[in-house]
Amino acid sequence: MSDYTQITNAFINLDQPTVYKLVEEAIGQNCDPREILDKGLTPGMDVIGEKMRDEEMFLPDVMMAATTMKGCIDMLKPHLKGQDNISKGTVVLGTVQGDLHDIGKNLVTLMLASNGYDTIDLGVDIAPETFINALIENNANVLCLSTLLTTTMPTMVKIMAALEEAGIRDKVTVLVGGAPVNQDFANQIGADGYAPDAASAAQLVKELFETCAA
Ligand code: B1M
Repeated sequence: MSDYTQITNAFINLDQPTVYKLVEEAIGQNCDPREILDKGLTPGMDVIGEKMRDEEMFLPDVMMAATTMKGCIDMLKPHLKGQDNISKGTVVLGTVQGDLHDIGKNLVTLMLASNGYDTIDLGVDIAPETFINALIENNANVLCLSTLLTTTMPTMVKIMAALEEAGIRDKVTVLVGGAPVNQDFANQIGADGYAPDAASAAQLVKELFETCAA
């Protein structure tokens, strides 16, 4: 399948059965699962976001879209998985306190797991101390923080401070992501990196572990 617009259109129309059917067909045709996500589903979600901003769509619609997206990710999951089952390191992830968005963060988790990393996904609305405890308990040295809301960006600053307070800042590499954050923000708060999407997050983590091992 080279044209994913049917999936995008059905997604925007909140036509869940058609989206599932088309995704199933695309999988059956051996389409690249990342293309199904990046060219079919994500552009649809972007339009939903615009409609939400312009008050043409409301929370129940957006929740419906989110459910469809999650259903599709579940369908794509087995096809995104890599062959490599040997753990290459442990990464703690979560969406910061005050933020309930988890679709992008789940994709980052999936992409890291597919690339052979152990992932401790704490979920959404995670307090700074929960991140700290998880890092210590799992002896993890990479932390991936996600937020989709501008109002919760300051929580990332609090997490950086909590890492310092716990005395583990120099042992943990912190990567940030999510629509409102960027490289400048990562620099400002003293994070070690920013990834615009799940694939780049996995690539960044890979480079980090390779640098540490060298
Ligand atoms: Co919300 N929401 N939402 N929402 N929602 C946005 C984010 C918004 C931009 C919509 C809009 O107004 N245009 C807006 C935020 C405005 C702002 O602050 N700048 C917004 C708002 C305002 C809200 C509420 C406040 C609405 C309300 O209640 N009035 C509310 C907040 C609730 C809360 O969190 N406390 C709310 C609620 C919801 C739903 C629950 C209905 C639902 C979330 C369901 C869920 O996640 N389980 C939802 C949705 C679905 C969206 C949009 C439409 C889509 C988000 C999404 O899943 N995108 C979104 C608009 C948009 O983004 N276009 C919107 C698909 C996903 C694959 O992309 O999450 O960006 P994304 O992840 C990407 C990258 O960002 C990156 O990789 C991923 C893919 O490769 N990435 C990382 C993400 N995390 C990373 C971490 C990393 C690296 C990369 O670590 C290193």
